[in-house]
Amino acid sequence: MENQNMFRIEDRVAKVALVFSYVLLLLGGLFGFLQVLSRAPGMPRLETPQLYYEGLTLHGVALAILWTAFFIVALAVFVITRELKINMNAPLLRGGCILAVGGSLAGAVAILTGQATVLYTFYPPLQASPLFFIALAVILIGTWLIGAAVIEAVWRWKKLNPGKEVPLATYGVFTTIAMWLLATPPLAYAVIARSIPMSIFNAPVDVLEWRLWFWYFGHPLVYFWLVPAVTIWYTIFPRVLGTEVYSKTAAKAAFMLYLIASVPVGLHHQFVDPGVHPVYKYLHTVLTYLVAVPSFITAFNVIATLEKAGRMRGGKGLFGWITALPWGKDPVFTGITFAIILFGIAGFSGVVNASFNVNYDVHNTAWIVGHFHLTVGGGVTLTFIATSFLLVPLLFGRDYVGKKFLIAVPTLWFVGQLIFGIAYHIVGLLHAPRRTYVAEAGYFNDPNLLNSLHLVGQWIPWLQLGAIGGVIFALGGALFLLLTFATIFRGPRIGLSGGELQISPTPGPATFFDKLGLLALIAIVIIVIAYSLPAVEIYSRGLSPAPPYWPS
Ligand code: HAS
Ligand code: CU
Repeated sequence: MENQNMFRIEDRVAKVALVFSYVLLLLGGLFGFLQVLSRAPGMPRLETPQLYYEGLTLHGVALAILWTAFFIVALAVFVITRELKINMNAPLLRGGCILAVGGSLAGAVAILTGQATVLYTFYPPLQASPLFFIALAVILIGTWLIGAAVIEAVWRWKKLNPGKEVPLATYGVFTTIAMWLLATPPLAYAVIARSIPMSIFNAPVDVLEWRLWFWYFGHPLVYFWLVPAVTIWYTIFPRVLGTEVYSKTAAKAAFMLYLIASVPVGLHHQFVDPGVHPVYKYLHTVLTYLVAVPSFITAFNVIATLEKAGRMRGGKGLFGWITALPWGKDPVFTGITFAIILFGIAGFSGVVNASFNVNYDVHNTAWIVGHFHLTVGGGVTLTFIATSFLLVPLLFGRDYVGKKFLIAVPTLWFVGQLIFGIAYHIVGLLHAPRRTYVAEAGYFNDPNLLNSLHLVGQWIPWLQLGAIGGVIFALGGALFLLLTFATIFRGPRIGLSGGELQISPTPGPATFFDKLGLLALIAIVIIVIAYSLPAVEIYSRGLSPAPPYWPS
């Protein structure tokens, strides 16, 4: 109980962020369900073309940008307070939360009223109403306040505990927030200095300049989602299995690499963009391979941890440890393991994307949609869902409702994502486009055209299979949200946990990895090298602003 009183404000912020994240998951998930069916020929057409693009925008913004971010805020606040046992700066936290929630609601209104059909990447020349871009700026400022509260708390703790190692979970949270703070300033510049004037005065905007700064942000954004999931794989996951991560040092090395290498790679989203020198694109390809290294380290570390846990349970021989794990019994273990497997598959399609020349074959196809559903929708979201089974009771003091159904949630999510992910990767190789209402396209409704475009006909079964996968994991999501909202509002009270939260391995003395300021500095130096070159190229050539285009 005493912890609850000590962290009253922090817990309230974490609870608001968590509930809001679930509302966003519901909203974004609903449109996902509608569009996966609608865009598959021969499946129920549940959306008009206009609603498809509005819904796709909401789907991306609500899920990719906001569901993840709000869940991460809740996790960060909970981990920092419990692990470091210190309070966080209340005005920063509260102010940040109000701005982020308020901005998100305003942005959602803009999208739902058709004033911002610009997809989750919102780059020009697509025009939206000022409400949308101002909402984005407000959200960014809110996240900076929350980020400042996290950094300040970790810094204060380090001062109070000289010579002590930062605990692993806090280290992961710090890496996440530091990446966000490094990644967002140029985006804020592009939104405030370019998009807001564009939306108010119809001012022309240079598309390439904007895209450069969007992808400067857009890549670390994906690691901002991944690193908290990896933090859970290194801390909560081994605890669920009654052990600790196999190698704490390798875990910290992975976080360090994520921190220093996740920003200077954004050009791998712009391989097909004209006006950026190929040498810079090659540089970003090489750095992208560097940022895949911590994920390989993670693969090794997580599997070694699983082997340790399996052998502790009496598993023998080369594979006996696998069958000794609590398969099908523990929803947290099952969910996180499934998440890791989905991420493993998507990691390999990521390495394909990163290869400068191979990328031309998959860019802007459904392959990319398969890739990012298995990463952020599979690896990250399923980890967050499984962690909710522990976090919700701890924060709300209520026992989960319908415990015997919980195992169905990760199972449906895994099977559905697997089917969807494989189908979309394959249909992408057949060059089905992403972000297109294909079922309404002329070629599907004209048999002569369909016959002459031989690849297009082959899309149909894969799009239909993708729709089946989408419906299966939508069911898993619906069950999760039903049980979770029932728990939050009606679950049997179990009292709040007053005990310590021991999720990280026992910290030892400080090491090189604890020089957080130095690591942030190294990250900044690499970013400057990787981005000054294309920036100088673009600015020295001179900008060529183009008029915005209002999608309708
Ligand atoms: Fe990515 C596009 C490259 C990781 C998310 N990515 C996207 C987009 C999103 C996204 C949202 O280079 C679309 C953006 C848009 O709207 O246009 N990505 C990579 C690479 C990696 C990678 C090299 N992506 C992620 C993660 C994401 C994410 C993580 C979210 C959380 N991605 C790209 C590129 C593009 C791209 C290009 C642009 C493409 C284009 O043309 O537009 C890597 O860092 C991945 C490394 C991971 C591994 C896996 C290690 C395995 C583990 C599991 C162990 C378990 C095992 C058991 C072994 C190397 C940790 C499983 C067993 C199996 C069955 C395998
Ligand atoms: Cu990327």
